[in-house]
Amino acid sequence: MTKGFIFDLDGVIVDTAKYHYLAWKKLANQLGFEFTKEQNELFKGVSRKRCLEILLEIGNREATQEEFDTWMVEKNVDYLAYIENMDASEILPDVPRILQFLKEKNIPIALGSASKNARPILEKVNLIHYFGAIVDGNNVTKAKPDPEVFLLAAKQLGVNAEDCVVFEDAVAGVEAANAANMISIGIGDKNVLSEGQFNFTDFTEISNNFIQKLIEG
Ligand code: B16
Ligand code: MG
Repeated sequence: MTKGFIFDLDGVIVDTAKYHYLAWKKLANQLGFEFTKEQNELFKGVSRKRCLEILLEIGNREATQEEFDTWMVEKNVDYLAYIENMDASEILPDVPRILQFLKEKNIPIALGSASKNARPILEKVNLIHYFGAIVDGNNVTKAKPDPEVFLLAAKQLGVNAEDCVVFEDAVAGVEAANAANMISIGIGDKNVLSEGQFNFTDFTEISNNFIQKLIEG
């Protein structure tokens, strides 16, 4: 039985967290309060709607439904302006090496992201051709830590969930992978992502030999 490899986007393939931060900070400032980089950590892997709910809790702000919807759109317009000029130079180190290794072994690859902007980002950084399936915020009804996004990705790849490997930088994402009965690999701070079955700071620490062992299962 073939293995499938599923990649999260933000924090795994590219560092778009910095652009999300700038856009949320702009909105917070406009609403009259500060939003720090530390607080932005809470937003990793979290849906846009949930991010705005948390932001309003931070600022102790109420919102009508109309305001809420307007601010969601405003934040995304600003975010899109920030990512407009993204290119391959923003791909995180050694991600192309791992994708290329998997491709050469004919291993199916999927994206499993909370972002509704995943496709244009993969196009801008010129990696979209590696992905046999793209499951993102437009395709799921339940956010991570629910396993829906990864289970749908496995289904689209035609691979059993238990034969999938997931790379994630968010706690909620690692939990989602574990809930899907997949092999979870935390990318980032080992102490934060301690629920991952394996942990690496980034892909430069992951050898082709390690990937080969995962493929052989
Ligand atoms: P969008 P991931 C997530 O991406 C980000 O980590 C999170 O900060 C963001 O709010 C979410 O996507 C939604 O993004 O506003 O573009 O739909 O890590 O799941 O790839
Ligand atoms: Mg992420």
